[in-house]
Amino acid sequence: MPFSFPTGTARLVAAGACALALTTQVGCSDGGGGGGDSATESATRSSTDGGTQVTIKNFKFQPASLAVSPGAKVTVVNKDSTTHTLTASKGGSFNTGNIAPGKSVTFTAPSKAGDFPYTCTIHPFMKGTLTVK
Ligand SMILES: [Cu+2]
Repeated sequence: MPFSFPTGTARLVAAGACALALTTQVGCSDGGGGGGDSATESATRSSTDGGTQVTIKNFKFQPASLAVSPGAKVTVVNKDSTTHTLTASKGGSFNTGNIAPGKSVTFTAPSKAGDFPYTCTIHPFMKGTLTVK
């Protein structure tokens, strides 16, 4: 069957296109939502500086859920035109303070495992979760 080879090739090409789409955040099959270790997230992270980064854009934390190692450095980049903060909701274990538009602030994640919800103190409807594990 001559068609078996072209079919296999087409699948490989499609998989490659999918990987490209993921790196540009177009998305492929799933929307890249909650999964902690998806290819989307690792590709996004490695394209920055190897550290862990949260971007604030359009009054949203991206990603809204981030898993890090204990004591990891987390850089928060504000890409909005208004000031934001990234502040732990309970216990105040981390707080960037005000991040001016276009600026970034790095904080240190808690040293113990757990889920740490955070918010923006200026815009309390902005929410995210930092998971330390
Ligand atoms: Cu804000």
